[in-house]
Amino acid sequence: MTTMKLDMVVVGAGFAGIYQLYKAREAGMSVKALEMGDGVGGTWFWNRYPGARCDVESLDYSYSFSRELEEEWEWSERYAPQAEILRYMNHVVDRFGLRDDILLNARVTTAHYDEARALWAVATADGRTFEARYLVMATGGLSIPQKPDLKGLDDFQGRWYHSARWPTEGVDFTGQRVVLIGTGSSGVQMTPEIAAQAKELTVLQRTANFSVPAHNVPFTPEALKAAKARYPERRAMGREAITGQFLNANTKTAAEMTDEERIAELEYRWRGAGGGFRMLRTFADQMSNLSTNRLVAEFARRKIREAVKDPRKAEVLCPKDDLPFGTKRLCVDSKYYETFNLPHVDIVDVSADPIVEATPSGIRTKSRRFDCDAIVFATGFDAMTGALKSIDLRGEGGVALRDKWEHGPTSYLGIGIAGFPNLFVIAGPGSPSVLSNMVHSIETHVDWIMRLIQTAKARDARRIAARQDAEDAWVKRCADEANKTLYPRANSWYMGANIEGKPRVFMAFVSGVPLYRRLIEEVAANDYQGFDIA
Ligand code: N01
Repeated sequence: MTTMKLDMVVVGAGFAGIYQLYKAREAGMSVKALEMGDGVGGTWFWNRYPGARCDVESLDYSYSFSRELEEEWEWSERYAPQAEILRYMNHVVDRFGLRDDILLNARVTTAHYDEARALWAVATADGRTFEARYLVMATGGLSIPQKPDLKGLDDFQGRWYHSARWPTEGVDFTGQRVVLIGTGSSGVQMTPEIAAQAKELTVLQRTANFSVPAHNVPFTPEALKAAKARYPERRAMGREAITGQFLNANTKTAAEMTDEERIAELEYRWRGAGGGFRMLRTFADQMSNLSTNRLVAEFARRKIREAVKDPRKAEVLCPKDDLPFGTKRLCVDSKYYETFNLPHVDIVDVSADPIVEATPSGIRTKSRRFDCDAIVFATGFDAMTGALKSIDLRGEGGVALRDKWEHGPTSYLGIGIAGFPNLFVIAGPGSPSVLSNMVHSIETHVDWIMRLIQTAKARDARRIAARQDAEDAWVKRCADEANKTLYPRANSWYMGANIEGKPRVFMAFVSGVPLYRRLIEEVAANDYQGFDIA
């Protein structure tokens, strides 16, 4: 098979890969996006579990690069369901004529940097090979599912599923006894949907996390029209918001408010005004001041106790005091807690009574058995580094990224990696990424990377390399920023804590999209300080 020679290889065809492909094509580059799935969409291709929807509002969780696209696409609900987002992404691919440059079923297995020629040599699992000056990793933060290595699962007589590898044809749980493991966003979204079908649903919970109501509603044609008329303003406000999505943040600390004002603010955010992540912006200091955070946590626990009638179930569902509100990624739900009022739905605390094995008839914890017809794993991902480390990526001197990142991910600006010239990561570790509206962060990164590449081109340079000292300083900056907050206190996937043996490092840039953008713009204005361009 002959090697395809290109200007750029993009790995992945989710939101990041599609936009990178679009921009590279616009710049006249020869480019292919290599996608391991047999369709485009990335996370929205794989996560088809019942109830899957985006918890960032659809008007924000969508591309902003084309005003026409914004105008013509009609979102049906405030929070779009998975199938609609997937349709949108396919629409974008066709509308901008990108499909021919996306190769499906192309799982990248190796990518080696050829120092002499300043090129990347890339190979896929099925033996296709490519050579490109630039390699852009649009591999997503949550693309490698993690499932507990459960002894006995092969002998289980029923069927089992993982939220992130859901059968395309769907699953009918009617009349079944289902055990669901995991109470992160996926488990929380699935619970009401499975409960509506199943004869019995038992949710096994290791750690109670906070979930807030989405208040999802369908758009009326009038509401959508009005929102679109103000789209540029909405986008501009999003850009200036800490998460890249306008959430009407309160600028006052809890100490600056009276008790009545605090309660009013909490209620306002919980009850309406869009719901969801607005709860993370109730007080200016809630992610840095433990006593302020406790006000929010205690309020949320009170809401759980109000929603769940059975006090035993309510107590199991209440997050413990050692988990500050929002330090594990907040879940956003539609009737999650209320679902536990149904007599056939139960929640079981497996923190002190851990799951031991699967048996032919179900799941066994240390002290109990749960017979079932189906097991559903909503057990998450090897987040942020999993996809990058799954590829045999080798930079200068043959150094493997897996080795370089043995003690946690390092990067310069979350974009370049020292020792890996001409390689760029989109919305990866070291950038606001998973703490932000991903589509916004993706567009920011792709636009910035393309300007850097154009600068190199104008200078006839063939190598863009992040410097080690710049990377070291950035890694320290990210850690310092994180340590000013409560985030590192939680055993979250942000910290790598959900994977046994994974280094505990807070992996995102925590201080928000506007500051981050300012910093990367300063770097660009300073002749891409920290990058060698030659
Ligand atoms: O995964 P998670 P997820 N025994 O890692 C439990 C995004 N997302 O797929 O907390 C028992 O959050 C684990 O327990 P613990 C979003 O960014 C977005 O739900 O580790 N339990 C936890 O309860 C989200 O944060 C949307 O103690 C085990 C759960 O499984 C991210 O994806 C929707 C276990 C895993 O929760 C991941 O969410 C869905 C074991 N051996 C997801 N192993 C949107 O709406 C794990 N658990 C955009």
